[in-house]
Amino acid sequence: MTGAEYIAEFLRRRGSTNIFLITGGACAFIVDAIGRNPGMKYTCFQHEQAAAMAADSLWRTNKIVGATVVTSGPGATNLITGIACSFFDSIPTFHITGQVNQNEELNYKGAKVRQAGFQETNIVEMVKPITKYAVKVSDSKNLKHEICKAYSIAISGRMGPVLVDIPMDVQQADVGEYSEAGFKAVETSTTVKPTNLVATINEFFSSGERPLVLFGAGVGLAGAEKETESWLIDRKIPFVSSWNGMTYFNHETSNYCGNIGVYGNRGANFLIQNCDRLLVLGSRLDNRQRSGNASSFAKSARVLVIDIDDEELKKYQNNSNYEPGLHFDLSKLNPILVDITTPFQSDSWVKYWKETKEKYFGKIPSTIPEKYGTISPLEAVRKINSFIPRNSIVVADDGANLCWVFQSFFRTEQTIYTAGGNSPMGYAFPASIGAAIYNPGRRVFAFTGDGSMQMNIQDLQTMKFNDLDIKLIILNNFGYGIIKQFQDLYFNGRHHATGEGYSQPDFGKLVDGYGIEYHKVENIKDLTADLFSAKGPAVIDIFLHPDTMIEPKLEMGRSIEDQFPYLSDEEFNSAMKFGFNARLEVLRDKSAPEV
Ligand SMILES: Cc1ncc(C[n+]2csc(CCOP(=O)(O)OP(=O)(O)O)c2C)c(N)n1
Ligand SMILES: [Mg+2]
Repeated sequence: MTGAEYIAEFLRRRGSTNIFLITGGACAFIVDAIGRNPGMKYTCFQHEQAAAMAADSLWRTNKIVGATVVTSGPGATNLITGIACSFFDSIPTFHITGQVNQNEELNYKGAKVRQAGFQETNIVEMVKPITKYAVKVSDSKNLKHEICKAYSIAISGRMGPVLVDIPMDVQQADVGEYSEAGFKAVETSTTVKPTNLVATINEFFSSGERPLVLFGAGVGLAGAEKETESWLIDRKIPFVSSWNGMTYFNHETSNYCGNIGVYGNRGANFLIQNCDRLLVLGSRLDNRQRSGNASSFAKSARVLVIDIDDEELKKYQNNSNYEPGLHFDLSKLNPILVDITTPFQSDSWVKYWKETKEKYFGKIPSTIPEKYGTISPLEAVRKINSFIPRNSIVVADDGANLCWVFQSFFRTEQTIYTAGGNSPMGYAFPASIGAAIYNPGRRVFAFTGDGSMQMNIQDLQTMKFNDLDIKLIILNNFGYGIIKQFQDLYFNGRHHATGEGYSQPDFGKLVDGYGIEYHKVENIKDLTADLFSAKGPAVIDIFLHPDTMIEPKLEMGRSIEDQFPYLSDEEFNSAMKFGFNARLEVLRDKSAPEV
């Protein structure tokens, strides 16, 4: 078989049977081999960025490694934003780039020129910082080994994207019979043994009385989500989650108290700031969780972090309230959960976390829409949440619209996700295309903003041509809402490049041009179940007031319990019953004379 045929067959055997691609001269042999392989299909995207984001979706929805095939030069560089999404969120993806024939390439004649072959680009060096492995296969004898190796790396340990760059001559070369020598999951070597883990956790909780668990995406990526959820329910331990963790358990669970962070739930943030023992399972505690003022996070607690990546654990070395982190692979957690002693909880803590949940969980402040009588995006998301099946797939984008979805969506069995770490405008729609292609039996709902909608708008054609069952919902505030809110705070309300200078087309006419159904919703009563009941592609454009804000939201410098809109001192102080009261500190700072 040829190198190109080998790639097609290898991916078929891994279950990556629909390849997301845009063809070109340098990858045409691979595309042709995919087309000829009876077990394979392909989907033509309109932009490689969209193909990479769609591929990123597949592990999140199906635990399948999404694969792209693109051409050299611009095809390859267009993948970069999508690859970064997978890298930061530890999602395995497999990217194949065609490369120019080696007899035309850069160093062939020994000259250090910028480019020799047409569309020649050194994609491998470009993507090294955002892939787990990137390699160019220069010798066809190494092709099988490199494909197997790259794939193994993608799905092992802390997972992530890989890229294999394949010159046209290698694609055409005879590589012999099909074989998978070298394909095996690479054993992750983590330093903490299961018995030590149990002992450390037991010791950690033994001296506290206000325990809390943070459920991170790492639990789900390790496949430990079901047992962890059951363990938390059985042991009645209150828990909160990161945004990427939210898709892995049922939010009806009585001891789930909300998602945390800068745009997180107020009550969940209060729990973080009032607990005395915080166990962090598979979350890297980035700034959207801990805030820019990271040292104020969980200030009244000892914090114990478990992570598969020991580099992540080094981040906490200088925080005195953190225990030495545990370098452990959570895929080994299930059998040892039973050995962890149920942490003691004082009566006052149990009363506190139940009351805090009651007060703030699922409560949706939306002051601007109330003031103007316009649609509250939180209410719109809640309504849509109630219309759609429990096994739906829900993808959120970036900016304010992302915050609104994650603040108000109540997950039972749905898969809900976003590109949490990279958060590019325009992620949700192509990601939903990937999800819809691999899940014909599930309904797919993508939320986006008017600005983000314009970043991958070209792939309306992919949705239409493939007749995908996607409802693309625009939370349309006629501008870059999240940045406007930032400008209101820091630039005296000057809306440069967000309201001023920003423009949008008539989405109705545009969507119509693609032959796709379009609904405009200007009043919440017109947001009805029938808009979502019929299968097939549609765009639902929900008009919001341009000043609609993200609420609650943390302002810079504050710690996560003190979000805008600000609570009265009375409510705030009573919510900070056990914790260090940072608001008093901020006030003290402000009243201090300037130096
Ligand atoms: C590719 C990319 N460019 C720029 C940004 C910075 N950015 C974050 S949110 C945002 C505005 C998004 O506008 P819209 O989709 O309308 O979202 P809204 O905040 O209004 O809901 C911008 C420019 C980004 N995240 N990604
Ligand atoms: Mg907007």
